[in-house]
Order: sequence, then C-alpha cells, then structure tokens
Amino acid sequence: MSRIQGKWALITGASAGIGAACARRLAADGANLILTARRLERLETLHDELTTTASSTVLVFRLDVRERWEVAHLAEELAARSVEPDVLLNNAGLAAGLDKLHEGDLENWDRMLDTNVKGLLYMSRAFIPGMVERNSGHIVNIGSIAGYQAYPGGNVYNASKFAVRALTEAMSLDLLGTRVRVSSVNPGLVETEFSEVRFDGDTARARQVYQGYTPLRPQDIADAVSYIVNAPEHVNVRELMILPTAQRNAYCLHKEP
Ligand code: NDP
Ligand code: 8X3
Repeated sequence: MSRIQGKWALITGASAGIGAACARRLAADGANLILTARRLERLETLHDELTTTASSTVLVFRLDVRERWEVAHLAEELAARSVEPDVLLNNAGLAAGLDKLHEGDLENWDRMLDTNVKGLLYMSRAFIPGMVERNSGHIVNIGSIAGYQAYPGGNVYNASKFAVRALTEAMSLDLLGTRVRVSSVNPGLVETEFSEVRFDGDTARARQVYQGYTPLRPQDIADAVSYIVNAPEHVNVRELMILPTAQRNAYCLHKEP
C-alpha cells in the first residue's frame, strides 16, 4: 500500500544520481512529482520516461537552489497552479575538491556552502510555511556520513553536511506541535556523478572511488526515502544512516586488492 499515492513530492537535484532515483521510486509509489535541477534537458528526459512508465503527473522546472529569487519564483509558479508539495526532498548538493583546508579553493567553498546549506534553507523557508498552514507535510534532507565525521580533505564539504544535520534537528524542533515531519537520510559512498563533480570531470579518479568494493546504488537511497515518506502519519523516521557493507565509517572502507 502506498500512502503517498496522488501526493506531490518536490525534489531538488532530480537530474542525476540519488534525486533521479528518488523520482523513479516515488513515481512507482504513485506520487506526483515536481522535479527541479539546473539541467532542464535531463529533467525533460526523465519526465518523458516517467510519464510513460507511471501514471504520475510530473512537472519539471529549471532551478538553481543557490538563487533565492529562483526559489521564490518556483513557489509562485506552484501556487499559481494550486500545487502544494506534500514532500520536500532537499537533495541537491555537491562536494568540490578534496584539498587540505589551508590549500582550499574559495570558489569551491562558496559552491558547496551556497548549494548544500543555503539552498536547503531557501527551499525550506519557501515551502515549510504552506505545510504548517495545512498542518501536514514531510521534509526529507539528504545529509551524509560526512555530516557525522570529518575526513582528510573533506573540511568544507564536512562542514556543509554537519550543517544539514544541525538544520534537520533544528527544523524538526521548530515544527514540534505540528504534523509536519522532518527526516534525514545520511548515505555513505553511493556511486553517482558525485565524484566526477568533486574531481572536476576527472572520470578516471572518480571511478577509482568506487572500485574494490560494492558501493551503494542511488536506488538503495531511494528505497529508504520511499520507506520514510510511506510511514504512517504518526511515525517519523528522524534519522537514517546507510552505508555500503564494506564501509564502517567516513574513512574505514575495506577494498579488495
Ligand atoms: P550527483 O552529482 O549525481 O547529483 C547531484 C544533483 O544535485 C544533480 O541533480 C544536480 O543537478 C543537483 N545540483 C547540484 N547543484 C545544484 C544547484 N546549485 N541547484 C540545483 N541543483 C543542483 O550526486 P548525488 O546524487 O550523489 O548527490 C545527491 C545528494 O546526496 C547530495 O546532497 C550529496 O551531498 C548527497 N550524498 C551523496 C553521496 C554519494 O556518495 N554520492 C553520499 C552522501 C550524500 P544539476 O547539475 O542539473 O543542477
Ligand atoms: C558523500 C560521501 O564519503 O564522499 O557525502 O563524503 S563522502
């Protein structure tokens, strides 16, 4: 049984990896989707796929979560269509670089903090008030094992995911007394375009990250998100950490030679 059948799920970063997998999974659960990312052409391809394979209504919008005015514009667009998101999946994010802090690239720092922290804040500020008004809704933030433990070179990415963890706890507390649920899913290594982005298109280096063990697949995270948003209304899965079996914390990873 699906409890999100016919409900609207708004996903940031739906053009790739975990966000795209969540779109496919929630469509299979019968949810209607609002898919956002900067690469509109990818969203349009996903739209065509999902409207062929599932009976969901799928809306796509080009959105850079770093731009406050774009987030506000999206909220206006949806309100004009009387579309009220029941689920907000704050997934858009990235790591840029793996440099030591004292050698870090300031542009990379801005990209990570603006996307992973401020983007999540802008989206939450734009869409939680409607949920409070309706006394119903669910925010799911994609954090990371990197939000629990720093690792060498992780510095600013770690800080951004520690911030996601703090903000998840904070918004959950601020929503006490409402029926709006707040959850986080915190993955370890998932094979996506994440490492390609982190290493600025160096595909050989990115590939190495996932060699010698079986990493998580984006679908593994999507299954968890589906479980969380399908839980009965009185059940809130506040925090979930999911690691590959070969990984035990942020830096203990067993690789076969
Ligand atoms: P991908 O690189 O495959 O996907 C990232 C998504 O974020 C893309 O859809 C991208 O879309 C979107 N995005 C990036 N910047 C922006 C922006 N400024 N505005 C809107 N969308 C943006 O990586 P993952 O799927 O792996 O990452 C998804 C989330 O999961 C991130 O928050 C990441 O930190 C987290 N995570 C990933 C792990 C992993 O090992 N892969 C582990 C733990 C957490 P576009 O470029 O089209 O805008
Ligand atoms: C992504 C996982 O270990 O590269 O958050 O930081 S890790």
